[in-house]
Amino acid sequence: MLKLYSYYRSSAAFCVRIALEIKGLDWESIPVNLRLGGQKQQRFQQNNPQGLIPLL
Ligand SMILES: N[C@@H](CCC(=O)N[C@@H](CS)C(=O)NCC(=O)O)C(=O)O
Repeated sequence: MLKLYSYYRSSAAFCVRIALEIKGLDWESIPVNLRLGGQKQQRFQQNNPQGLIPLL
């Protein structure tokens, strides 16, 4: 299953959620709290060194 790292207020992540639904793909959401700096944690940055969401 696809994993989408996202934040509910992210417009970029919202676009990806729409595309996944249009394509009818199975996916799960993994929340990254941008306000608490979740995108800067090593656990997230080892998957995306840019430290940006969305990450699929
Ligand atoms: N077009 C960009 C948009 C990504 C982006 O700007 N994400 C923002 C949230 S919408 C972000 O992760 N910001 C975290 C930060 O700046 O620390 C991409 O997907 O590469």
